[in-house]
Amino acid sequence: MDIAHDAIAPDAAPATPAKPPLIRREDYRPYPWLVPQTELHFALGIEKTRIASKLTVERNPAADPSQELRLNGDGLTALSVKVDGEPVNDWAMDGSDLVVALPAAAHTVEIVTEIDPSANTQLMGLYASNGMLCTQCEAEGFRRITFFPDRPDVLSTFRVRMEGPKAAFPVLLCNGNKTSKGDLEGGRHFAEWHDPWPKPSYLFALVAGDLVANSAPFTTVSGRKVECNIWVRAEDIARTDHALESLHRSMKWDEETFEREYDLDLFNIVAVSDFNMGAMENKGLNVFNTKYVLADRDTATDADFDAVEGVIAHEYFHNWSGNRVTCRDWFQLSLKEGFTVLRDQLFSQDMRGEAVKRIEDVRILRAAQFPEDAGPLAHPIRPDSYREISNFYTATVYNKGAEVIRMMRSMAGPERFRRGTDLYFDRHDGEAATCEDFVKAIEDGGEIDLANFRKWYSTAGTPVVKIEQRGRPRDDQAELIFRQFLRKPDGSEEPSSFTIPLRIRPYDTFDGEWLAAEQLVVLENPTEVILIDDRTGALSVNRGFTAPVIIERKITDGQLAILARVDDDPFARYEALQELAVSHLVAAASGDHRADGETALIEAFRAILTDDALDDSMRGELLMLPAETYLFEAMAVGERKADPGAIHAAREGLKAAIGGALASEFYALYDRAQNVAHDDPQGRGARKVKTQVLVYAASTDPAKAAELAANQFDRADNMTDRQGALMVLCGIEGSARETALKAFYERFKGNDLVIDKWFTLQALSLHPDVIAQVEELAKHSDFTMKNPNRVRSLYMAFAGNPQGFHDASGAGYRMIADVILALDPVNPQTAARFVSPLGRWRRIEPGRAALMKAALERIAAAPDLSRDTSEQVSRSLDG
Ligand code: B3K
Ligand code: ZN
Repeated sequence: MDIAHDAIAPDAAPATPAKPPLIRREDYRPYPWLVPQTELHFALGIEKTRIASKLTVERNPAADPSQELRLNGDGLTALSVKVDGEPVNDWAMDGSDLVVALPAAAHTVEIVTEIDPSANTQLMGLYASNGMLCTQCEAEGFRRITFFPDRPDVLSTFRVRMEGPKAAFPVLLCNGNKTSKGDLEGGRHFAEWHDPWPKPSYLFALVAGDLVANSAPFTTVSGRKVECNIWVRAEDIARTDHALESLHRSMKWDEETFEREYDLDLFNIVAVSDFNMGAMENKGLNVFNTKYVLADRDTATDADFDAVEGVIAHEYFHNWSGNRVTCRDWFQLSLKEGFTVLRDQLFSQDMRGEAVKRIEDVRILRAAQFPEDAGPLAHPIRPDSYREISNFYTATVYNKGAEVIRMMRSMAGPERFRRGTDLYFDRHDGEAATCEDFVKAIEDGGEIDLANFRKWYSTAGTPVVKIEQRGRPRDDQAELIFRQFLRKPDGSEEPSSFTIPLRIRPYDTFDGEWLAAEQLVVLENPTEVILIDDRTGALSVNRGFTAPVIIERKITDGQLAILARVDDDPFARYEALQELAVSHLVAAASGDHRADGETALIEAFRAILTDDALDDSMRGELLMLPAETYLFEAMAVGERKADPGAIHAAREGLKAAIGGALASEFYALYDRAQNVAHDDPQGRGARKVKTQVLVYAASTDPAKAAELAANQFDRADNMTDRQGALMVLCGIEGSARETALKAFYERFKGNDLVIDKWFTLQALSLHPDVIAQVEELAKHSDFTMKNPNRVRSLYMAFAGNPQGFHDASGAGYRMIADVILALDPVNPQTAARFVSPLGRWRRIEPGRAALMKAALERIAAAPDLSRDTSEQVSRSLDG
């Protein structure tokens, strides 16, 4: 029990602070004014930047008329306000909005503001990072720079003049094209930019700093030359080739796959080290977290290379899905994010292979989105209300949003889906659109009926599909019965009627043959029955993960083991193994250790280790056991709660059983993989399985694992091998761990991204003292709460470490609560992201649940919580 909290007597309890207002989707009204032109003059300085804005406004014929212009601000004071060139006094502040009376049909409004970028620790608006200035405006950061209708449906054409000291800011970048530049007196210089494409304020960006570029032109399909630059600090330039090549590949892919051509002569990407998320798609000037730009073999893993490619693609694809067609309001966020995630997933599938990428994406969905959808922060992909929009950049809006659009593609087929997206871009180019506009375009262009399908947009929760096979006497067909429902938080089940496309194929486990071709079954009703061959022993179902649902069915371990071995859909093979492992682990965690289940799993793993037809990239995926967060969901069904301690023990026990029974197969694989050269086409897969072998070895024979890992670490000529070895060493007590950690730190100190890994590997480790180790690391001279990457590298990793975070003492929960309280005043957006792991308390066994709830209550009782954190904490407690 937390002492400070306990000490407050009930009558002394502070009054609950008023909740920030609820914004509702149904309250949307068009803005009364159009803003065709925006001019901005920036006099730049790290501690003082002055912004003079000039907006041309005219009445919006499509909106209710208004005699006043309401401009959003956040922490701003207007130094002067002019209307039609004359200073005016009839303006007022209403909260943080500036309201000015405007009598006529068209005016110009000029406002001067002044801000201190160096004091902006929230990293929203204009802020300083490493001596440079940069911006982040999505969703509502522009209002921290100047007063403006800061909403995505107000599109304006921007002209910007930037001025500043040339020595500090030799490079001055903004959206669009540079129209002029020159030197000024006193060591100052300027640049002028014009973006011909009308855009909402959230896509505005500016960067000023001492940067160098890696540049290479791209020639578009129509023959236009686009100058592409990756801007970084001079010392990072050698690590930018992969980003530049990824950009070119993305540009080409979008032309070939969606017929989308780039529309400016310049595409700039800037890497900054202080950034709240991955990257931002500002028109013509993407701003990126360094983590998604910099990569070379010595400092980045294969997974890091993939992440750079994926995020570069994602932001580039936003140029059409997000910028050319933007969102009417923030409730429509999935319109651009779900669609763009789908586009980046399809791109990465084409670049790296469909099955492995699909497995990676489904793993993320299950580990992050399924728990979100089953907890207090659940919301539809198009939410109905919010208090702080930053809290809705979620796995649901992004990843489930992508799955929902993928389902439409599966039902229409890729060609008709393309006709739908063509129609969408044609219809809405230059507009701020809605999710409904998107569905309608797919419906019209793809010629499919999506009336019932729209439920996916308005309903939260992951549907469960129960499948039962029932033989029919004197018939060679069997009934396949599908029942779909949503599980409520109290464990009750409510029938549902989502449109659910499932690719299925029946297999005769007795004779070992497929009984029919693959077919797409589309469910629309709570119960549906189809007929299949009654020799079906095992149904291969939801192949390719055509629908983001949970499948529940009676199937024997033996049948699953067969599918895991023979399924002709590689994704379905993975699924069969996961299903086998989940059912075994949930039973084991509930006290029912089934020896036959373990044997089936061992045999399935033996087949994976020895199947020569598998490539190692796929083998590496198949060897990964389900994530513990996903096992919590599978365990917390009905009255039963998840027991993190029991799940962890069961999962570790299974790893040891598999590793022990198949030691010689694992080591043979290791020996083979060790001899594959780095640049061999099989090199990536080989690196992946090597680390997997070490993971299993660590559960079985820690001394041998430590020896192999130390050897791999010392000999590594790339970060993938080095990090894999260090990850395993971090979990094993002994001197090899300390030696390797020290060597790694000494070699890479000063390289922030690699030092982030050093923090993460320790915070994620299976070491029994991980809590104390994380406490020590927080005191390290390289640790700071000011840099989001560093905070996440230590604490997000720790919150994702089931053993440490869910320690039965509650120390892990208290640590994360302390982090939230310390970070909230500095960077509320990042602080609020730490709430959701604590919010899962309702699905966890009572002892831990009470400790998690107490941690949330302690946060809730703190004075002056940000809107971000207070919304997440109160939803987590009430929801
Ligand atoms: N659109 C941005 C996310 C902005 C998040 C603001 N809190 C990056 C992306 O999804 O591409
Ligand atoms: Zn995005």
